[in-house]
Order: sequence, then C-alpha cells, then structure tokens
Amino acid sequence: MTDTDSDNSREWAAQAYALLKKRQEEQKQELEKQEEQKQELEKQEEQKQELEKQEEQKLINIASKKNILRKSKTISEPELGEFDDNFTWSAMVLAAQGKKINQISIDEIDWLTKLRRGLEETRKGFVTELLDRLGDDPLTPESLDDLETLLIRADVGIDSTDKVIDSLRKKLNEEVVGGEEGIKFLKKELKLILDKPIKNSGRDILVPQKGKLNVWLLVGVNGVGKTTTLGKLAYLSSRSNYKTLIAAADTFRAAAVEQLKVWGDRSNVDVISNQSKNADPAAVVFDAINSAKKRNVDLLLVDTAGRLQTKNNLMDELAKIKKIIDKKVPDSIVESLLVLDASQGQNGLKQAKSFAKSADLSGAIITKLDGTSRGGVSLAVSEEVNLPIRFIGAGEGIKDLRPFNSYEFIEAMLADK
Ligand SMILES: Nc1nc2c(ncn2[C@@H]2O[C@H](COP(=O)(O)OP(=O)(O)O)[C@@H](O)[C@H]2O)c(=O)[nH]1
Ligand SMILES: [Mg+2]
Repeated sequence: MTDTDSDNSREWAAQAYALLKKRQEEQKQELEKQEEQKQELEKQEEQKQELEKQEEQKLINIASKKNILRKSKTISEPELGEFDDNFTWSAMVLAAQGKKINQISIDEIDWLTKLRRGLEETRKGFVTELLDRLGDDPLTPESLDDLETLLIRADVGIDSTDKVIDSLRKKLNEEVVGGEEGIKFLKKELKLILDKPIKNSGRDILVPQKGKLNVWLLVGVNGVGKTTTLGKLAYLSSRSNYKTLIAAADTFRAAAVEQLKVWGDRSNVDVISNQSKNADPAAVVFDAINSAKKRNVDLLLVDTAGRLQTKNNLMDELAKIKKIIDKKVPDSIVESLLVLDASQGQNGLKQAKSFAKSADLSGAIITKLDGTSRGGVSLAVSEEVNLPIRFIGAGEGIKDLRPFNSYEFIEAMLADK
C-alpha cells in the first residue's frame, strides 16, 4: 500500500468514525426518549388497572410482557470504542467490500475488531514470521519452503498448503514476485479455497428461506459449542425477523435444556423440550415440528447431544431425527451443520471427516476463533471435507457469531499490523 493510499484509508475511516459517533449519540437520545415515553405509558396503564380492577389473568399477562421487555433490554448494545488501529483496519475491510461510509454499523466494526483480535494467535505464528522472512525481497524457492512450514503449522492442512505452494511456484517460474505481491497472491489463493465449497453449494450465505419451514440441526462432539452457537443463532434469526423456535433434542445432558432456555429467554425464542428422563430426542423434534407448523415458524433450530463420530447408535439417532423431519415436513429445508472447535486444530478436521462420512452434512460452523493459534483449520475443512463454512464464532456473547465471509476471514488472519 502506498502512503497516499494509506492516508486516504485513514481519512475514510476517520469520517466513518465521526458518522458512527454521531449516529450513536442520536440513538442514545432516541432511546432515552422512548424509555421516558414507555415509563409514562406504564404509569398510565397502572392507574388504569387500579381503576378498572381488571381480572387477575389479565394482570399476569401484562406482568409477563413487561418481564420480556426487561429481559430483551439486557443485551447490551456495543459501544463505539476508540478511533484506533483496530477501527481503521475494520473500516478498511468494509470499504474494500464496497461499503459506503454511511452503511457501516457499530456491530460490524465491533465484530471485525473481535475477529482480528481472535485470530491474533494464528497470525502471530504465521504472518509475522512470514513477513520477517520475506521482507521486501522477491520470493525465492527457499522462502516457499518456509511458507509451506508456516502454513502446515497454522493447521491449514496438507492439501490446502500443497495447492497454495504449487500456485505460488508456478507464478515464481513465470515472473519475479515481490514480498508484498506474494502476500496478496497468497490471500487470493487462500480465499479461493474457502469459497469453493460455498460456490458449489449454490448459496453464498445461509439464510432461512421465507415461506417454508427451515430446520437447522447442530451436530458435533461434546463441548465444541453447539448449544452456545444455537443460542446465538436464535438471536441472529429473531433479530432478522424470522419466526424462530428451538428444539432441545439433547436429552442426554441433564442441564442441556436449562442452558438452552436461558439462551431462548435472551432472544425471546421459545424452547420445546421434554423434561422426562431418557426422553427420545426424535420425539422432541416431533413435538417441535408440530409447534412450528402451528405457529408458522420460519426457522427451527435443533440442538443435539454431543456424539462421538464412532458411536453408531448416536449416529443412528441423528438419522432417525432426519427421517421424522422428512416424513412430517417433506418440503422443509434441512441443514445439518457440523460445529467445530477451532482450538482443536487437526483433531477438529478428523471429526469433520468422520462426521461427513456418516451424517450427510451440509455445512460447518467454526467456534472459539477467539484466542486460538489454529484458526487455519477453517481452510482444511473447506479443502479436505468440502464443507461450506456458514458461521463463525469468536466469543461467548450472544453477538459473537456472524455469517462467514471469506474476505474478512483471510484479511483478519493475515492482517499484518
Ligand atoms: N471462547 C469461546 N468459548 C465458546 C465459544 N462457543 C462456545 N464456547 C464455550 O464452550 C463451552 C461449551 O459450549 P457448549 O455450547 O455447551 O458446547 P456443546 O457441548 O457442543 O453444546 C462453553 O463454556 C461455551 O461458553 C466461542 O466462540 N468462544
Ligand atoms: Mg450442548
């Protein structure tokens, strides 16, 4: 990047920052006004209730409504941080994707900053060293060997690494490639790997199809973040105005239903469950589909028990759940999403391969990208298991999940500052 480019980007980011700051101030004032009005209305309502002595049931209804309002307020809005290097970088990534200054939001900046910070460990063991070794000198066959080692170490996987190194070698045979240009080329090649399964799937991003029941099953081994991710998805979905319902089909873990209910409450999404011991997960899904049909639900999110890919009975159970969905709602759109914990690196890749064999997956969700050095495993999953990555998670908060965007991911993974 030339100095003028970088000055322009800074200028762009500074303007975006000022605009966001102004918008944030306006929103705050608007919220305060709304709150005042609401309190006034509540006061009037209470007086009215007093006067009319409404019957008990009605009072209960109002009380629970107020509760819901209070609960939904507990999800804090992100605050605009300092205008710092993180902000500039995030704004530049958004600008590079064609976003105009007035189109960017605090949410997006917040997320990109988090993603970049999350991938810092992956980056440290990779780019910093790469840049050190490459410097400004043109690439040499030796620097390709170094790059190969670094890619493997970042858990990018052997197939993806071979692919990238081969392309770079070809390029090197044809022309002199400078350090900066090498990185640019590397980013492009890595992005291609992530985009291939997404292109093959025919859908750039995964969103529920309107007018149909969409059923998304979250599968994966214990502890990878299925339930947490489902909670975040419920929030994302209901915030995007899809009528959403949760099925608690993890009937193995005692606390699983309670954990889901907490998430459901946070985004006002109902949870269908069966509290009895050894309840049949397929029966929970059966009930949830009935409910979903009655309520005209757009998206039914199904939490499943963590299973070892080697345990056949649990895999059979997944098949049973799918059979019930096919039978009861044959025109529904079913997505089986494998949840993978990025910090497990190559072990996650192994899980993906073996689940893909027996569970007919349609996509992957990578979690825990905050603070692992193994973010590169996302590339291995794309290249070696051919699964489109649909969402990524970088934190335990309700907003720490976003639709996957290969450009943002690669930029965050290779950001050199
Ligand atoms: N740091 C971090 N922790 C996460 C993320 N997603 C889930 N977790 C944590 O991982 C643990 C297991 O999550 P859980 O959803 O219960 O996993 P499950 O067994 O697959 O349902 C919990 O402590 C979560 O808070 C993430 O993106 N980042
Ligand atoms: Mg769980």
